[in-house]
Amino acid sequence: MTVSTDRENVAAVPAQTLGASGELHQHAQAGQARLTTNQGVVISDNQNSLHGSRRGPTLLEDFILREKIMHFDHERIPERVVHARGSAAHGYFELTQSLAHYSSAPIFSDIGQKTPVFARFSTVAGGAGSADTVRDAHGFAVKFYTAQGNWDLVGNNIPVFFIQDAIKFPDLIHAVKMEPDRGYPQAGSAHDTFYDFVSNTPEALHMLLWVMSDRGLPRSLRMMEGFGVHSFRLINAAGASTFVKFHWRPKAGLQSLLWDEAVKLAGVDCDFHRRDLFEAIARRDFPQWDLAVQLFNQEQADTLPFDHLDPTKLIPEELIPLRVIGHMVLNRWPENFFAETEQVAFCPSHLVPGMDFSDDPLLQGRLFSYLDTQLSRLGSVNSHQLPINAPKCPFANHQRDGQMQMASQGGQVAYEPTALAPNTPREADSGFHSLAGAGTGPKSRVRERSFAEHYSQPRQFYRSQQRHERAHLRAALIFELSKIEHPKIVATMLGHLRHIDQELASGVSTGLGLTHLPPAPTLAQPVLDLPDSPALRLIDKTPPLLAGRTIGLLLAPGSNSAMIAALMQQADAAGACLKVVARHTGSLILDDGSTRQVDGQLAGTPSVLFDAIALILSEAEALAFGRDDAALEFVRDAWRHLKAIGIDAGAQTLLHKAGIKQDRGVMSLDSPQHFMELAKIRHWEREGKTGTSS
Ligand code: HDE
Repeated sequence: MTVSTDRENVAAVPAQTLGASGELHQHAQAGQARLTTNQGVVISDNQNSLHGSRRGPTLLEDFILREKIMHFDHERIPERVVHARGSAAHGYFELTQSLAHYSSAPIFSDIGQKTPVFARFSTVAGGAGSADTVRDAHGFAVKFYTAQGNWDLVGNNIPVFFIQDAIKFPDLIHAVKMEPDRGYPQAGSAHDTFYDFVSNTPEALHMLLWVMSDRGLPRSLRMMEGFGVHSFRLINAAGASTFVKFHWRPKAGLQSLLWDEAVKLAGVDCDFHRRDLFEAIARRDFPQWDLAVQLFNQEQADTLPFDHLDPTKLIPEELIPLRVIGHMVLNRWPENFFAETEQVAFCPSHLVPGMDFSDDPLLQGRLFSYLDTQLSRLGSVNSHQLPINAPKCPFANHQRDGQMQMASQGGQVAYEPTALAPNTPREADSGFHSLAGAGTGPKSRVRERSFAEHYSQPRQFYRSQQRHERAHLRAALIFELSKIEHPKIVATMLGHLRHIDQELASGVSTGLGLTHLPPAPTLAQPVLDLPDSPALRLIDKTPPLLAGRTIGLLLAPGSNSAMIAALMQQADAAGACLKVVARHTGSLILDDGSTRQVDGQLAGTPSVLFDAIALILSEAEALAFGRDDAALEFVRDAWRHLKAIGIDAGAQTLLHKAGIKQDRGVMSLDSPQHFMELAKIRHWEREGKTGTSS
């Protein structure tokens, strides 16, 4: 598959003339768009400002210059205080299984109905210009433009959160963001203030383990799971409530990067995830997820060994299974990144009739925060009128005016009740009804005792991982804690890890070179040995799929065209994308005289960008590549990152020069089909021999 974008269709350049000083002017011809000011005045010269004399000062009178510069000066709006770095796409959600029994909302009962959506994926800690592949939790926010109003499911790729109560959020974020005196680290949690906070906030340990696991390093935004995190409620036509947790499951399969890949990718292509999403949509390989729900009632909730209103806990699938109810397809890249991805304003309080909130104290705080932050980010109470935020169903009320009011709302009456204007908007029974809650007790700032246990689910998470995943998690914690300057923070962290798992604590402590483990903190409640939950793993859940993955094909002049064609055919059949890498940009002449376009120049296109590599080279070219560091690293990194390497007879020489030994994942391209099979998986048997984990 190849990617084609509008950039290839560059239209004919308008007529050009040279100005008095040799500057180029492009003039609109009949039928071509003319440049104007914001007042619609056509501009005759966009290359020179108005000067008092030929070499004299610029005149204040130049309204064209002033308008242009003034607008430019204000182009940036405050980035999101968290989740600043994000990429988004349009698409639709289609319901395949009705929940009419549980909810009166048509989005949960109209099977086959396609509801437009806009989904934005993000990292949390870094600024808008930070690298995509840093270790972090990832936002997974979806706006459903339903016919009953907008529903925003504003979740993450991790099913639990760091804190139990909204009042702790500013502390958490201040701790993880750049330290205020030194202004670093950017987009990284490996620093004192974050671990100072976490080590004094044991409720954060569960999510910490998820972020330190491979979930913190998604291979692609298309290969992440998503979670609504909190319990919500579905309300049926009779007014009965059922708790619901939402899960997104990627159809491309869950997959992560290795740490060494992520580190290198941040340097080679800091837009790796954004580019991947854009290119997948451009080649019509549309990212898709199943939407699944966990449904449960209060009686079931009462049997769980933890409180489902505590957002630091998840409900294992083994206890309450997932029901797939529909799928989301993302099939359109935004036309303008700023207008859509930057200005989209998600808000967890955007629900539709047939749903309601739970009393999760973190969720309750979020219901306030998002509209408030948008006021400072987008600058107006009318940001809901921006096209990306406006519902696609009619909306009408008596809110008026405010900065950047887009509508000219006519009529005498801007209130109700009124007898003057019978056709102005009024409340309707079919509207949103909040579930009648149980009465409230005395006011308190007390945290419920059912929220007091913090180690059982982290233990369950760690012990449920398979061998390689546990090793990655330990390696991540060793990396992070090795950056901490204050030994007492490390000691407190290790004490917590002892409560989670002895192997984890001693593995991390040994990795840090410590001779003994510090004492574990006093427990508020005993730690439970919950049964392993295989659903919490990642590697086992990565399906053997090439669809949506990319194979890097290293070629040189004279490479075997028949073998390339066979490989391309197999890749196409598997839904994989093939990119040609060569010593130079441009094109190559192959052994049969045909030409082949090059997608990437070798030094700028290392193998970290691919899921598998194939080398089709004459022996002479392979020998020449054997003297080229970029080629040697191309092969060595692919091997180190456990990727399949396909070779023809000539390429053997390069492999030999790179010091790579033949194993199950290194194979001849004589059978491209066999290569494709083995390219679907990472070759974990190499791990440990490669230095990629502890
Ligand atoms: Fe957010 N969060 N958050 N958050 N959050 C924001 O809203 C906040 C929380 C999440 O792509 C902000 O418009 C508080 C949990 C996502 O635009 C802000 C609390 C979860 C996004 C905010 C939380 C999230 C945000 C920043 C604790 C997972 C990006 C800009 C009470 C379930 C949405 C903005 C996008 C964004 C506040 C906790 C997910 C400041 C106060 C838990 C995916 O309002």
